[in-house]
Amino acid sequence: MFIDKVKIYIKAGNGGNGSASLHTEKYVPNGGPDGGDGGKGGDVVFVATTSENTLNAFHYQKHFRAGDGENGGRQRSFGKRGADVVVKVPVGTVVKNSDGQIVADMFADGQREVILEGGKGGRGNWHFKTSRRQSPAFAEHGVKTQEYEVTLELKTIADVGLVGFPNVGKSTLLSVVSDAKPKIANYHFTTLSPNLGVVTYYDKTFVMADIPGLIEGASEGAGLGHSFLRHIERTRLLVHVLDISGSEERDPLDDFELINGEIYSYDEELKRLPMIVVANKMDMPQAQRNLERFEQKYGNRYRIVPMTTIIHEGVEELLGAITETLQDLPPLEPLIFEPVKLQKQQNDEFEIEVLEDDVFEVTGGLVEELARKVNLDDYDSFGYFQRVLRDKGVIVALRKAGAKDGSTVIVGDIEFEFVD
Ligand SMILES: Nc1nc2c(ncn2[C@@H]2O[C@H](COP(=O)(O)OP(=O)(O)OP(=O)(O)O)[C@@H](O)[C@H]2O)c(=O)[nH]1
Ligand SMILES: [Mg+2]
Repeated sequence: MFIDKVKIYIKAGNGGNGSASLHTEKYVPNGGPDGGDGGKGGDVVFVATTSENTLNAFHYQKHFRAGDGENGGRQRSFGKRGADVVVKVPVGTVVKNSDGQIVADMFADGQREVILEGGKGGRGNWHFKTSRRQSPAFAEHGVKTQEYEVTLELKTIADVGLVGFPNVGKSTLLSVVSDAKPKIANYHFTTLSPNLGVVTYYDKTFVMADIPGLIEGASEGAGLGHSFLRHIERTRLLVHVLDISGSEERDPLDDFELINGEIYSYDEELKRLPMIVVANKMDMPQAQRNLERFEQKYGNRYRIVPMTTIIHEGVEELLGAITETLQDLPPLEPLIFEPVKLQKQQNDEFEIEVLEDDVFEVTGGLVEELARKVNLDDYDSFGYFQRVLRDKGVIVALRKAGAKDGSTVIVGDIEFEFVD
């Protein structure tokens, strides 16, 4: 199993409610409001790590919820903050919202991104004390957070990507030049998920990725499918490995065209990547003859390195060619994107909709904000509510929309008669 694209569900913690406690003490009547604030909900934090290179863990766990903030208490005691939830993802994971927009690119080892922020805690009633309202019996509710669906897409990050038909020796090459120990066997599709290896060549190091073998139609999903082509999007250089001996009865010149065709029909942009050709299995019959044919046709366009990988022949020349090419290439960069916030910001916006004759509904962020105030049937509280409506321009807007004395106004769960 290799998962490199997965949907998960994340939720930040709810804010704790503010307390509406009124201070009581022996011999002290009407001690005044002393309700503490609710705690902030925990955040959803993503952290990129190199210790994972698949998204397989998300097959088993798809829900991540941060802790809720605790409610405020008496004597101005503040509610405890909710615990964050930390989601570890492999380096190279791109986080997208349900519209496919990029929320974050987890590009560098150790990178931390707060993907969802915990709900604000509600304020305790002592915040609402005014000279005319000595004992507010209401407090704010904490902000309730929503669950979001996000898609994680792993786009392996490596300097060099190995591409080619199955069984041509890509994994063998990776095992010979790097510290990686991929599975090697004499059949197709031995490699089922990308392997990464770190290559050290004199004072240079770079990362090489071995991608499962491609076949005709790969860009449309044939073989192990085009999903693997995603893993070469974020390389700086491609090394195209050929079985130059044609030991499986295919002509290596056809192989070369075919695989390139699949790569570029997956994404034309990939043409920007330089390509070095490894003519592998030089120890086999027909190899020399095919190499000459290949060089004749492509020699002036590609750097071609003949190799017998199993006996480490040609390694020095290949690593020289790779480091030389990489030297002149820009370093890998994170994706360039306009980050989209998953959460809508709390706002003061509102809209007025005329539902039917003389019935007006106010909707929008302001209403959600107001809905957090409890006890709206409480006299004090209703006064506060009306004042906010006036201060934020809702009353004027209602009047403009045609509301007059006696019209019905709906704000969230509340319905009242408009008084001009
Ligand atoms: N004769 C010869 N055989 C080689 C050479 N390099 C690799 N092989 C053999 O080719 C077979 C396939 O090698 P792998 O490295 O598993 O090939 P791969 O391209 O990773 O294959 P997939 O993972 O299936 O795409 C193995 O039996 C290797 O021993 C070589 O230079 N000469
Ligand atoms: Mg392999």
